[in-house]
Amino acid sequence: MKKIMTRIAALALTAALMLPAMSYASPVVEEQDLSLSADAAAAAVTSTITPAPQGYDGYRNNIPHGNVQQISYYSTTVGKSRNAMVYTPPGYTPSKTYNVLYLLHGIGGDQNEWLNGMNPRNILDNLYSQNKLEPMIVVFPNGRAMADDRPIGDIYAPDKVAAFERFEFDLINDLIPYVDSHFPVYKNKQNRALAGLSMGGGQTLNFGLKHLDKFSWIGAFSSAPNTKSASQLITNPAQTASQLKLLWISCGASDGLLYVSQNFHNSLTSMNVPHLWYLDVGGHEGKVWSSGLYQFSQRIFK
Ligand code: FER
Repeated sequence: MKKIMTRIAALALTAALMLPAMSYASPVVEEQDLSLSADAAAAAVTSTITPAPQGYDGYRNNIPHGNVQQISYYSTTVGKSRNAMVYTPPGYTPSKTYNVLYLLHGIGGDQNEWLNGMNPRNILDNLYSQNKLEPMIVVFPNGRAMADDRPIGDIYAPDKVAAFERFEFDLINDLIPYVDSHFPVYKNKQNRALAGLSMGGGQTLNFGLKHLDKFSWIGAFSSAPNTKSASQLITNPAQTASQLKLLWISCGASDGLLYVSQNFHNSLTSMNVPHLWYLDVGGHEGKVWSSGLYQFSQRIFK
């Protein structure tokens, strides 16, 4: 069954790559891996992940819209106040209680990268208007935990790369406590998700799988080489599997960093850790990350 689906997927990919002008609307290669155990694998259904429809990330006039605000929180990790952006959904009111998605940027980005480049406001507003999302606020941090956290100069410099690693402690010890105490949010792992693109995808896997007491929903889009190996991050696969509600791994089929996601997916499969694997159409680029958010956001907090 799986082999057949993989064959079909490969054909779909070939077709999609041969028709670049149409590729966005073409069938997207996908594979759903639910191989928790031999029994579960036997019962697993390989279902289709439907690609995002045309216009899914475009602005619609006739629907309610969410809002974006900047927050400033004190980081004990960095020793100064740091900024993050927060999206609150249409109809947001402090009299309700919300889930929280932390959404991380890439190596050249900051807290505005998603908002400026990937249309998350439109994607989420449109999904809310179709009743496809559980109510959530989305926090866009700056994942470069250092005094000057701007993406200036050599963005690959060792001190900047180290700051992406240090952000684990800012997120866990500083930002999450700030959000939990300043917004009307649920403070449980079942109500907290972590996702990110590229460098942020690596952070998501590195931090999320280490802190399964904090996050039940994990989404890694086009993860960068900062991603630790699955065997480093997962020492007890059955325990990891039991603590996760969703582990999502996606990447563009023509991304030069595809090997990172592909290796991670392969390891998860051999460790029998259930996850969704989505091989999208595209390279290391915004449309894959918008698509990742569209798919991931609809599957969390449910
Ligand atoms: C690398 C290649 C790419 C790397 C990071 C990236 C730390 C990140 C890319 C991105 O965030 O878009 O070797 O090493």
